[in-house]
Amino acid sequence: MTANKYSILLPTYNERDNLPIIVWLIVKYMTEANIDYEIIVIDDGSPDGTLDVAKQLQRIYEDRILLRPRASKLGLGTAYIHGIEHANGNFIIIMDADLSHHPKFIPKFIELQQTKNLDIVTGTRYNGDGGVYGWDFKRKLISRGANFLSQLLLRPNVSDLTGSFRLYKKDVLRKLISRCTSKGYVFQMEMIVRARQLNYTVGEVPISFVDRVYGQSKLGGSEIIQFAKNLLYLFATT
Ligand SMILES: Nc1nc2c(ncn2[C@@H]2O[C@H](COP(=O)(O)OP(=O)(O)OP(=O)(O)O)[C@@H](O)[C@H]2O)c(=O)[nH]1
Ligand SMILES: *[C@@H]1O[C@H](CO)[C@@H](O)[C@H](O)[C@H]1NC(C)=O
Ligand SMILES: *[C@@H]1O[C@H](CO)[C@@H](O)[C@H](O)[C@H]1NC(C)=O
Ligand SMILES: [Mg+2]
Repeated sequence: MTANKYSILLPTYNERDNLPIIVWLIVKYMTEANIDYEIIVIDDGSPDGTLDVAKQLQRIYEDRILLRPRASKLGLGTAYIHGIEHANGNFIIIMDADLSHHPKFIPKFIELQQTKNLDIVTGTRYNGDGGVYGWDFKRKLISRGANFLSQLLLRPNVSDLTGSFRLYKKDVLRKLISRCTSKGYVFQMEMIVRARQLNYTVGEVPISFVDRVYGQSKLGGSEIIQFAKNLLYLFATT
């Protein structure tokens, strides 16, 4: 395609069953589209042995996979920062490793970025053919509600604020992360809000989001309260 290189960050915590599949799919779609890439696995000391699985995958895919593990669960935000520090690409792709984000969309992100020279391309569940599969009513309601409330308060002109499947120019991502203060689900949202403030250009690609099949979901009441608090904080400070 071009001389660009894409670093795909895969933060993992207990993704032993998902990692081989997601890596296989990434390799398949990137190879088919003839895109230069690397996969950076940032495992935070998963007790289920995700890192051992990653090491086996490295034996198969060799230098397409970099392992940048950390000793303990230090959170998603710092996992991204850690990954970027080791990224050789000029573009960064961030996605979940639990198969909620399908690698088939990556070439679409890249194509949109290139046609408009965008700073950021974000997957959206709430526009065009986008959608969510496998969530129960409660979780859909929470996600929709969170997005609606955030749209109302922040008016970011991006349809999916809390999604985490995105492509960034590396220097843009670095700058954004250095300006973001929040953690958890609000982090993704703050990134887009700050991007708007800095006049970065953002494009959207509709994605289908599929709930995790393997492994346990961690969304609970405390996350929701945390989200609401942080949203209000962001509203008050931007
Ligand atoms: N390195 C690292 N990865 C993490 C951490 N927490 C979550 N992850 C990974 O980040 C991605 C997103 O986390 P998820 O647990 O899927 O979050 P979610 O999609 O909001 O919630 P569920 O899928 O419903 O559990 C997955 O690939 C996780 O394995 C962490 O503390 N450190
Ligand atoms: C909002 O997005 C639309 C479509 O992407 C764009 O045409 C418009 O200029 C944007 N408005 C602002 C205020 O950024
Ligand atoms: C972003 O664009 C607006 C309107 O054109 C301008 O007023 C503002 O100074 C710009 N902000 C930055 C950080 O460049
Ligand atoms: Mg998930």
